[in-house]
Amino acid sequence: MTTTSATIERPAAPQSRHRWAVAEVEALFELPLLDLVFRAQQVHRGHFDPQEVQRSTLLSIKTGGCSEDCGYCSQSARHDSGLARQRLLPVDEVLANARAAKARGASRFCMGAAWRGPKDQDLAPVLEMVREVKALGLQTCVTLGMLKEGQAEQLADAGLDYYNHNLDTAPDFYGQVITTHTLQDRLDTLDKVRGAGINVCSGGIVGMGENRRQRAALIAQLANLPTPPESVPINNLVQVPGTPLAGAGALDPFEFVRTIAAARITMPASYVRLSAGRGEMSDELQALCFMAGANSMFYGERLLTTDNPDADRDDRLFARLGLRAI
Ligand code: SAM
Ligand code: DTB
Ligand code: SF4
Repeated sequence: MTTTSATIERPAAPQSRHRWAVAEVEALFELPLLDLVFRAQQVHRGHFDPQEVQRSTLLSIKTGGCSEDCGYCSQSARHDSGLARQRLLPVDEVLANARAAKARGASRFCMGAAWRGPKDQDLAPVLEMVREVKALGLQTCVTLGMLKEGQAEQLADAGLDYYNHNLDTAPDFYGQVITTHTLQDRLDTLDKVRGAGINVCSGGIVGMGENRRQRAALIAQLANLPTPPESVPINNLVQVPGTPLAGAGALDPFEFVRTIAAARITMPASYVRLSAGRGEMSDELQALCFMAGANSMFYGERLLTTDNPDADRDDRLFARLGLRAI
């Protein structure tokens, strides 16, 4: 097209990102497993060094007694999981754990609290934790539930690197798992986190009785966020006795691999984290997850309230696979 002198030259419109239809993500899930993993590995190699895996260590800084009714969670006051409650830990104890995590080889320290959301008086000690953990030379992450106006900015001012807040499952399955808050509440908090300039960590859980289309819908939802999360934890349900989801039929492990691959293909530049559930996975299954594009994991014997593989076992796995921790 020619331009006349009367035509005003406009800057090129920003390139619009592909919006993933649920059916399109479901079609990825339908591929033969090896084709899907091959595609995911190609995307992975276009964006990352395939030998590098990021390692985050978790600490529960406030445990149990949560007002929410998330059907998978050991920490809800509404479920009888027998978990001992623990008030907010003192900063010193958190720092001792962070130092140990750093010495063990984690690059990020994630602090989780069993809150619907923090009260303003709860936030002040957490801000101190963030400042001090960061001063140790670790990246910082917190997961505190829903944020109120202004709280994300306070966390950003304290130097917080990541906020974890999962979309957890498909929009049409959410109400079957959680009734005390809505998916829209979660999206509103993610908006606040983004708005404050904090990196977003958001993913979900599979193995809760959702179907394949719903797993695809979770992935599409994450990939279609205005900016995809920098970090995408994919959790396999850890069944905790006493929670409503204890006894859910176990997911075919290859379906978990497919979920990782779909996350990798739809969010090529994000770190996809092989998250809860590793304790029940063989080394071979974990290797297949890395092949499918997972490049992050939780490292250290404990998740929040349940077990994770020993760091020694993970170190041996990294050595056997030729992986490097970053
Ligand atoms: N209360 C905050 C919240 O809900 O955002 C932070 C802590 S909550 C335990 C963080 C995430 O852990 C949940 O969103 C969920 O994805 C994951 N999670 C909790 N219990 C789990 C379980 N039994 N198996 C797998 N993932 C789980
Ligand atoms: C995430 O997606 N998984 C982590 C972290 N973010 C906070 C928590 C997993 C919890 C597993 C069950 C437990 O240990 O209580
Ligand atoms: Fe509370 Fe978070 Fe557990 Fe839900 S997932 S019950 S909000 S601690």
